[in-house]
Order: sequence, then structure tokens, then C-alpha cells
Amino acid sequence: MEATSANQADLNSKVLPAEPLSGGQIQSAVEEVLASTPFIDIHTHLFSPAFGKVGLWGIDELLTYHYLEAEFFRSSNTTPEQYWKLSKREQANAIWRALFVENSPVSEATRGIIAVLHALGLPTGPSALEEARVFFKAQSIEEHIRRVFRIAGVSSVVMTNDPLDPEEQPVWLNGGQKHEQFHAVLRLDRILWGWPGHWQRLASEGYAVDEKASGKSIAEVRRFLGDWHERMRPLYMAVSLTDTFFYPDDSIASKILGEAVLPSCREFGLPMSLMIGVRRQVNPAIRLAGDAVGRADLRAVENLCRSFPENRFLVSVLSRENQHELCVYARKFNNLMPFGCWWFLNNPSIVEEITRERIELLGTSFIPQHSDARVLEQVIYKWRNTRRTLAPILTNAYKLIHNDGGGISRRDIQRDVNRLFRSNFEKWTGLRGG
Ligand code: FIX
Ligand code: ZN
Repeated sequence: MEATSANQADLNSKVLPAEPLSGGQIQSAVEEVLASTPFIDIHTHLFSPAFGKVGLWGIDELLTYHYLEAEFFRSSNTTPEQYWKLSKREQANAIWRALFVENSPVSEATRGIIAVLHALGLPTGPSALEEARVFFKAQSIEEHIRRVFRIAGVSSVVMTNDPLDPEEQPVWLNGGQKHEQFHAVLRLDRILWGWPGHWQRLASEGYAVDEKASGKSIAEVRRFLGDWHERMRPLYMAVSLTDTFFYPDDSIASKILGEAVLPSCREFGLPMSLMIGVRRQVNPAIRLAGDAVGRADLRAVENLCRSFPENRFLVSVLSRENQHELCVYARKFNNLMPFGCWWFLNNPSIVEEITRERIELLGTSFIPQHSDARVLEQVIYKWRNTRRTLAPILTNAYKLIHNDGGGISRRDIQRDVNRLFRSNFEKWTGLRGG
């Protein structure tokens, strides 16, 4: 069953039957509502066609995804040095052979490739690679995007846009993009923790900033954010932070966050997204696959939510050990919205654990998942897994209400699923019909 339109999902929550379901009817109702409701994918690394080759799609990009590269180096004698000397096609060939021919694709990321090929009507056996290449070569990107989003049950995705990215910047400086299924986000890693390596870029673009972010720097960073808000019309501002991140401290990142970024978020009515807990490049030899995870001190989030009650914080934490704390903090601060089972957490067994805990502690006042897709077709398997994992969790939650003497209707289920995968985000970002 493919997802209905965004407006239809809204409508459904008003017109669907309000009669209480019997215990036996709950599971199929949950599965149908999850399948027919289009989700908003609030964090991806996908790009609309206006960005050309920056937007990744197709089988060679799917196979050389850094999740698969990490697994490849465990199942092959090829060294990273040898691997990076190969062409994209040769890299994809090597990964296909090692993970799909010489081994069974049992991991979440390898099984995802099988799910994508199958969903697109392609063979999935050991000799499927060449036929897949022929298929993708024949696709026109606009139609392919519409089809992939329809199959994935996604109405729109939110990009990750870096104003200092040399490939992205020219697109924004020449009118930007207006694709209704792709929304922008102002990603500020280079401005915040990357300041030492990037303040000169701002200076070269005419902003009176300096290495210590002193003098007029804060006001100039706000001017920079204002200029990019105008260009991108972002839904939120965002940054990824390491496991050692803390606020407040005497770092330049803390200063710019508190004195420039959060005030600008208030000025433009935008949430600030904090993705906390990455240990960057613990193994640089495997590049993007070389990042790891560490437990963070979430008192930083406590301090931010308490010190900036006018700001809204969309927070995702990478460490499994930080999940419970985040839930508890969300019960203390209604300007805190937990979202997603990020990166190494995006595995059904862990998504189940985290989502159960969030429902028990937060009801439907959180955003269960984002795909973090880097390659277009990944939304197909990442959202299929999410729907498959969420169905028994929601069914169980509703059956408990039923067994405890309460009633739950199809309309209730539609309202709740809309809230989890649409309106929590829409309300926080002002996005309508996304
Ligand atoms: O910082 C981020 O947005 C992370 O999601 C990425 O850097 C990471 O490489 C990734 O692809 C995770 O899924
Ligand atoms: Zn990401």
C-alpha cells in the first residue's frame, strides 16, 4: 500500500472512523495507517536536482555508502590505501563481491541494498549488479525521485546544507533551489566547532570576523546567518557535536552558539538541531567510515534548554547510553524535542528499544526517526525498516490501552502517526503540507 498525499493524511485524522477498535483489529489498523501515511524525513544528506552531482543516487553510490565501506574492510584483504586508488565502479564491484557474493547480506546496511533492488523490480542475486547499472542509467532523475519517495512513503526530505561547502555554495548564490520535496537546513559545523579552520573564509567573503571571534565577530556572524537565512529559507539550523561537547565552556564554539546562533534562531523563529556524540575520525584511513561514537555529558543540553527557554532544540544523541537521559530531559523541558535513532543506532533492535522507552516516557511528543540517507534510494529501505519496527511497538501500546479498559479508534491511530512523523516537526518548523 503506497502512502496517500500529505493533506490526505491530515484529512484522515478527521474523517476516519472514531469507533473503538476490538483488540484483534488494532494490529492491521496500525500497519495500514503506517503504510498509508507519508512521512517527513527531517534529516538527510540528499540534494535536489539543482545541486547536480552533489546529490548521490544509483547502485554504485549505494554500494560505496560509508556504512558498507566499514563492513567491506572487515570482509576483504583490500587495504584502505588500495581501495581509494580504485574507481567508483571498481570500488562498488569489490564491495558487491565481498558482501553480497562471498557473504550473505545479513547486516542492516547490506540487506538494505537487497530491499532497494527488489522494490525497484530488479533481481537481487549474485549476478544482479550489471542489470542494476543498466536500470539506473536509464532513469531521469526528476521522475526517479518521485517514484523513490512514493515507494518509501516519504512526502519530502530535509537536506543538510553547508553555506561554506564549495560545491553547494554556487547553487545558493545563483538563486538556490525551489523543489517542493526538498527543504533546506543551515548546517553550521564549520562556523561552530570548525571556526579555527574557516573564519578566514568568512573574512574573505567580507565579514569582519577574527580568529578569536572577538570585536565585531559575533555581530558579523549574525549578519552571515541573516544572509543565508534569506538565501536558503532553512527549516532549522543544525550542528553535529562530539561526545566531549559541553555548554557553557570557554570555547569559541560555545561563544558563537550562545551569542550568535541561538539569538539568530530566535530572530528567525527557527529551532536549533544538535546531533551529539560523534567521535570524529578515530580511523582516518577509512574516511567517512572512520567516525565512531562516545557517550556525551547531556548536562550541556540541560544547560542550553534552561538558559535559552525561548529557543527550541531538536536533539539527537548518538550513544545508546545517552537515550534515557535525553528522554528524561525532554520531560523537564518542553523546548526540547528528541528525534531519530541516529547513525549506529539505526538498527531495528536498537530502534525498538529506544522507541519503546520514548513512548513510555513521552507519549507521542517526539520524532521517532530520520533516515540520514546519503544516497537517494536509501530512503526506501530505511523507512521500510522503520515502519516494520514501529508497527508492533504502536500495536502493543494501543493493546495495553485496550486491555486496561480504554478505547482506541482508527482516527486516534492516524492522529498519533501524523503527530510522530509529521506535525511534531511541522509545528516546530512552521512547515505546512511538507
Ligand atoms: O553529522 C551527520 O549528519 C551524520 O549523520 C553524518 O556525518 C554521518 O556520516 C552519517 O552519514 C550518518 O548516518
Ligand atoms: Zn546526518
